[in-house]
Amino acid sequence: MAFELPALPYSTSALAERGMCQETLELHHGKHHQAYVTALNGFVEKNVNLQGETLEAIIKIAQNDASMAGVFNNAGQHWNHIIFWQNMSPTGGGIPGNLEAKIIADFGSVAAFKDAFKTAATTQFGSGWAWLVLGHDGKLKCTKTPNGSNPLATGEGRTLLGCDVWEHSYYLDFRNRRPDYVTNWLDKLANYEFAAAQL
Ligand code: MN3
Repeated sequence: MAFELPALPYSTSALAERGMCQETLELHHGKHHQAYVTALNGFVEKNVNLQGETLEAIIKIAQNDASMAGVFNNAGQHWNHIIFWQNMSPTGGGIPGNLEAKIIADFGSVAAFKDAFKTAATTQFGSGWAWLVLGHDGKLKCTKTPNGSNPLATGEGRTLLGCDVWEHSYYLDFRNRRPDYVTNWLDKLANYEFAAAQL
């Protein structure tokens, strides 16, 4: 059973008024994410050890094997983007009470959480991701990973939110201004309802 590109949970124009234009979503979902899925299926076709395995299992199998870097990168990016589309909403930006209380308990304030997330996102040199995870100590934390990696691979905890900071995520809307993209993402796009449901 081949992996498939999931449908977006909103139209490609649904986020335009909130800072992510239709062309960005068409290219990012229809071309970039599709390319990861196609490449992953190509690797699975040629490797019987991967056939019948879940996406999560493939990431674990490939993550510490240099000869499987291509598998890891494409499987990781498929996993990351599945979350990313769910991590945005045309009504994003509002933080539900239970998540807000947890954020205040662990970061001190919502502003401090956003600062920590922005720091992770803007200090990831080159391509990668910023994350809000629930760590194994029961506390929320902001982390970053390069390229196609993610908290599943690093074992840092449960993923609540992931923000793509590859340039293809923001170049049409924000050009080179990654900090502005991340600020807008946290304030207007992030689906905190989804994040709260992972708690
Ligand atoms: Mn991407």
